[in-house]
Amino acid sequence: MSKTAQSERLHISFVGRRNVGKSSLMNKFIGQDLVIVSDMPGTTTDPVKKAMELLPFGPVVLIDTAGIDDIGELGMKRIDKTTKIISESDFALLVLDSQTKLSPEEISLVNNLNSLEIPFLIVINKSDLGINYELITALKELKYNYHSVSCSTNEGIYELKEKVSLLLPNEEDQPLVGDLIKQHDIIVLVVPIDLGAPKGRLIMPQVQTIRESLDEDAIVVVAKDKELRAALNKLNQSPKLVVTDSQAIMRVSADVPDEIPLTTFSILMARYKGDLAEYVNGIRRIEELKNGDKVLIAEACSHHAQEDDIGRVKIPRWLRLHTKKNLEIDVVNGHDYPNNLHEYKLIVHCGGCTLTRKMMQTRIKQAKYVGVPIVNYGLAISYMHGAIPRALEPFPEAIDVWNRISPTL
Ligand SMILES: Nc1nc2c(ncn2[C@@H]2O[C@H](COP(=O)(O)OP(=O)(O)OP(=O)(O)O)[C@@H](O)[C@H]2O)c(=O)[nH]1
Ligand code: SF4
Ligand SMILES: [Mg+2]
Repeated sequence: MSKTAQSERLHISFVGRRNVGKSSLMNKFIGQDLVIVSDMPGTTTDPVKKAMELLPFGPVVLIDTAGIDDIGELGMKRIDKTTKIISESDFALLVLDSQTKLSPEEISLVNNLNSLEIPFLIVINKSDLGINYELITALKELKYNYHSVSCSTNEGIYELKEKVSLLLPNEEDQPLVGDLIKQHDIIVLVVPIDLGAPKGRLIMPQVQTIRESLDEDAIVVVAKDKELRAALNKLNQSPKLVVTDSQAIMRVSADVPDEIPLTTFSILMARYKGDLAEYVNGIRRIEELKNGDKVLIAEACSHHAQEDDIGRVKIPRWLRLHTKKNLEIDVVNGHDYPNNLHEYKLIVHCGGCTLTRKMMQTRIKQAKYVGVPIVNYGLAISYMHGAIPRALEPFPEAIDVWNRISPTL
């Protein structure tokens, strides 16, 4: 059975005050009692995730959260966690208790969802107990759509699942490479197998590029950097595109004739998950760094660090060599983005292959919000190795930004 990666599934969060029935409702969606339910407010303390097929929509991840009205010091920490989950969701179910009035926390949650542009549906749970008249009036006054259910009698549950399925954002599939090639085109992928390469497999951007190229009926040639020249010589026509790992960009660009378009997996990922134009703009900051400036290197997963690790060793070394400045470089990894972003002069982010597009977009928005330029690994590497603008040439929108900033570099 083929499995959809979590990062490719839409994330739906169940949010609301404590004890309103968030966990009960999530269990109803899954069709089994996975999450603990009890009448003690504050039962759910940490987010619980479950991947499922929500028909007719398709693969999603459901996330149960702690109540937004939690109390005490620990409660505040849980609220922070819930807020983060909400900001990264593609869709939220705001669960209300049919017995109570609309609370200030719920109103501010609605405002947050609106300002984060996260589509949501209000669900009134416990309809079996009757619905508070003031709650309905308030929702109607605010012109909020709602759907009522009972997790005790199952009333409205089936209809709710159908409704959510229809309301989920049907994001136009952002192509990784599919728009750059067509049937029978040859695409050459350069995949160095060095110490940093995972054992026995290819990494996600490489696999996805192969799959999308095959979906377009293109012909995929995969070679290591050392075999690239031989591979190109054996082809009886020029490839439509060569895509390389960023770290091999210098060697590869010397081997690929100028008339053949060349880019990197990182640039494809920047366009697919991130914001290529924003990252190109972020390059400018590399040249503005001064002695003592703080740079954040952010990795979205906590993979096992290699001896000559790209994030911990190579990029810091290249940044110091390129800028000739004494930089203070912090490296963070995992799904937590630090709260002190504003202290940094530049964020260099990994490709974010384990993040959803929404999560990566949220990170970019957070950087923009505090006014810190952001660039991804691949672009920073390609720039510091002199491979920009060549690697950007297949993307007119990125070249436009480059043409604007390059006179100042
Ligand atoms: N009568 C009735 N009780 C319900 C319904 N849904 C949930 N409950 C009860 O409400 C209580 C709280 O349910 P939970 O699902 O644990 O609520 P929660 O929002 O996850 O609560 P926290 O994890 O504490 O934030 C439990 O005792 C449930 O049995 C419903 O539709 N009707
Ligand atoms: S999430 Fe980031 S650090 Fe982890 S494998 Fe993907 S690109 Fe590398
Ligand atoms: Mg719960």
